[in-house]
Amino acid sequence: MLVKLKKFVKLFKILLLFIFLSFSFLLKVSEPTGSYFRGQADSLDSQFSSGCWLAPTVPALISPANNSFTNTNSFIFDWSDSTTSCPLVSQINYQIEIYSDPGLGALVSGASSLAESKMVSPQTTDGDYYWRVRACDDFGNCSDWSPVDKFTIDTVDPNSEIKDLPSLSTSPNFTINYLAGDDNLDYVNLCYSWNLTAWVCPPELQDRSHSPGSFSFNSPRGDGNYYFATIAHDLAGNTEAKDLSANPLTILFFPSIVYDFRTSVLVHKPIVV
Ligand SMILES: [Ca+2]
Ligand SMILES: [Ca+2]
Repeated sequence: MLVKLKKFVKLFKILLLFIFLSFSFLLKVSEPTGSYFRGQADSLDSQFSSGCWLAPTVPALISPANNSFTNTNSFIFDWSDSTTSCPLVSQINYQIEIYSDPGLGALVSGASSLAESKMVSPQTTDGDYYWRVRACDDFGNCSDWSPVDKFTIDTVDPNSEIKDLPSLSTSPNFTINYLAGDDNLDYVNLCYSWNLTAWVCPPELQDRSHSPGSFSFNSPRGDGNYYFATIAHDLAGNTEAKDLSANPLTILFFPSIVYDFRTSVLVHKPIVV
């Protein structure tokens, strides 16, 4: 009987010690790193489980950059890797949302449980888009959403045309007007060929006043036949396709003054080279 009593007391002490250890393990522990974790012990079957309640860091959006333009609908969304201060986390996943309005009311596309901090873009149409990302750990703790970035898909080439170009000018300085069309027009370049020599599109003849716009041309090669064309560029990097050599828009005669012996007067005459 005494032996049984001693065994019972011994078992009771072990049970008390186990309960004490279990209770201590349930307490929240603060690590020097600032991380928090918890554990739970089941004293009946000795099964232990543990987890984290501190969310991963908020991802930083990388690409496409905020307010950027792209001329393809096939690109990579990229954001920074999130980190966690909880050593028990084995996997951080990411969730992405893409909207067509700044108020985030019209969800265009989204994905979750992304193991990598990047994603191939969905095949969306041209337009303005707004996107954000958040990170979640395998305990279900999610970070706040990242700040929202905007990007624009524009796959359409811009267009432009010269308007009302005079056929003849007796002054080396004149104005060339143009019209251009595009949702995201950047600039229009005036290109010219002098007497059908190689076409040039000088940077000083780039205009951002948009449609309608104009160029001030000063006949840099002197007298001759000038051929003109405009090439439009948009903010997404699209360039107006125009075969300059095959499509001269207008021949502008900039005449020299010669003396006509038959009539004894000064007359204007185009230079022929
Ligand atoms: Ca990344
Ligand atoms: Ca465009």
